[in-house]
Amino acid sequence: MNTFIAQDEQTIVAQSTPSGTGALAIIRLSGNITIAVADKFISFASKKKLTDLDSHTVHYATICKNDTIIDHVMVTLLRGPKTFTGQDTVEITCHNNPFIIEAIIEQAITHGARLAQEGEFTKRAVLNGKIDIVQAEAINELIHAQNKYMLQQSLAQLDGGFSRWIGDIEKDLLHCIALSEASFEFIDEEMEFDKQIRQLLEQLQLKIIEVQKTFDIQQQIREGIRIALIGTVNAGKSSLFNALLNKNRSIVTNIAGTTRDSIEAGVYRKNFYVTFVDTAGLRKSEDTIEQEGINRALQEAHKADIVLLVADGTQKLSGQETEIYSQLLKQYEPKIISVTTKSDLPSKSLLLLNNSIATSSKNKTNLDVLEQAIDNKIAKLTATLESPFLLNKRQFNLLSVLKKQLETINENIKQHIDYELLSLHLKEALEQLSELSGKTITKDSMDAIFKEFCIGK
Ligand SMILES: Nc1nc2c(ncn2[C@@H]2O[C@H](COP(=O)(O)OP(=O)(O)OP(=O)(O)O)[C@@H](O)[C@H]2O)c(=O)[nH]1
Ligand SMILES: [Mg+2]
Repeated sequence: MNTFIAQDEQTIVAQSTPSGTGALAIIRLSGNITIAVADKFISFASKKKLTDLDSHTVHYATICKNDTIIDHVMVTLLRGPKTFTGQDTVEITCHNNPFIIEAIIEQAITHGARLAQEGEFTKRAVLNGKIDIVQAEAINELIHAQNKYMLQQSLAQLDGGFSRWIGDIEKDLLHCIALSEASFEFIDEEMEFDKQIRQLLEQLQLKIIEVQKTFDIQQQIREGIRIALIGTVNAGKSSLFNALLNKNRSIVTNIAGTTRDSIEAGVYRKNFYVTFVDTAGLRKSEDTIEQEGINRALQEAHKADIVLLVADGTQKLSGQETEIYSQLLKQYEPKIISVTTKSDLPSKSLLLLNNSIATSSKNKTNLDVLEQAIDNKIAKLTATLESPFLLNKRQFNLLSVLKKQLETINENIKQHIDYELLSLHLKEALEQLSELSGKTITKDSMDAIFKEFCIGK
């Protein structure tokens, strides 16, 4: 049935809820002849057809295969254009069993639908002008948000905040073009707007820099915050890791070199998803497996947003250990919190780590102080996140090109303005902006964006 219908109007079907346990699942169908397709495999006790029913209504129905009931379901009928995709849409709420879901999707396909591709529902919403590309990207961010900050940002974006920002930049560019063309037109009448043009262009550049500023840190905490416990063997890293998580996740023994691999565990902390990483103790080792563990520990130190530099408070550091800690301090100072362990035992002074928090995993001493220090570090990381928008790589790259174009323009007009050339360059910048908002997005860029989505969205 789909054969002679344009790709973006064909009836598509997919499960829109995640696979896994739960009472109910939703299967969504969308396309120009969706209602006719659905009428072929959904039956109502009243013998009515969806075609006869009002839009935006919910109905009890059964779905059968060769007279055998697959499931009793609720069917939501939504006629376009007042739907997410803008097209006729039928949503089937069925019992959440993978065999039922598969059988219903199979019925839909038998009667003329095809399986949806990644993000195809959202792509249609964009093609039908229900949302713009920036809002579509925000939907994807929303689904995958790992913390409340990302959630708020993506909700704001969904609301069109970033699209409006792009709109404002567009207006400013158009204003510049108008001023430039007017200056060119009336060049003999000395109606010059040079000062205004220069000012506007400079402001534009600043606006872009402002939005781009927090991109790196946003990227960094997109996946949650990583906190690695790093230190020499037997320092008490695994004990501290377990104490912070409040469970016996890592093996603890008095044998030096107990932890051989990096071990991760995640917790929610103050609206953020935090991953603690226990690592192998650092020392010179001939053992190949241990050496690999140590390499991983060093990689973790590099990757982490926060490093807990852990040292045994009851031992004087050896020359080799002093070297290891100095090296780590030198390399990662800003993200380090230094911690000494075993404060329940008599301590030895540690000159290197003089600002360290003395903890005891055994007696749970000062763990609250350490947690506070962690929260302060997280707060510092997120304080820099004040940009109103959450940029993805595509948006960041396009903005970078735009910024570069404006830089070149500003450079060119420093001494003298060639209005014809200026208008031309401004129009190029405008094109770049259209790619960002999706107004003139290429098919390849569009496909790349929706590849990131899950099926059913
Ligand atoms: N008294 C006391 N002993 C502790 C404390 N924390 C750790 N220990 C002991 O120190 C030894 C080493 O602890 P681990 O937590 O395995 O140390 P680690 O740094 O993970 O060691 P590796 O994995 O070998 O690098 C064990 O015998 C622990 O019981 C503490 O707070 N107090
Ligand atoms: Mg360990």
